[in-house]
Amino acid sequence: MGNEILYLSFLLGISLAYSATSEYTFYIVSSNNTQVIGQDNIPGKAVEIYDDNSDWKSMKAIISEAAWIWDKKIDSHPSQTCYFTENFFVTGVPIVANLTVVSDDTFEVFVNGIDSNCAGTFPNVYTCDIVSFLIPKENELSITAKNLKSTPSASNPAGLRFKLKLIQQIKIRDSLA
Ligand SMILES: [Ca+2]
Repeated sequence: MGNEILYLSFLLGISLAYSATSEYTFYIVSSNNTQVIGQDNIPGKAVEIYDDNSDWKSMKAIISEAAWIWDKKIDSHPSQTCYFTENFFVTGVPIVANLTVVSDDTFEVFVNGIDSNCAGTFPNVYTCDIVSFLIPKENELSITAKNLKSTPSASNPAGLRFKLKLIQQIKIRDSLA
């Protein structure tokens, strides 16, 4: 339809098309839809855990709507590494991609396989700008999270919580002049 209108405007020798851009915002949050490869090395869905952990309460407000996730829901986790991934499409021009993350105990963020230099340790909450790593097709956000050793017999919670805010400019042709 759009091409037909352009062709018609060419034939008539007038400019009919009016183009504009619009901004679209969406969020990706850690949830039980996040993919994870955990200690058993089998890919699957993450599980939501521990929202009542007292050490984690302050981070709930900072990263709203996201859930604490890990590969399993158990009281005390071993020292282990989990690989979390989210896939999403970029269809416009990304102008904001802010990723807010906290991990018990550490995390590193990779975007499309590239180290984004976004990393941190518990209990700090980090916000990283990853917009320069995005590509105009399917993107993969990967977070490597580690639960470190605790003292013997102490409980050792493990969790990751994140939220990506993505704003894209998308071209629209919404009217004729
Ligand atoms: Ca821990």
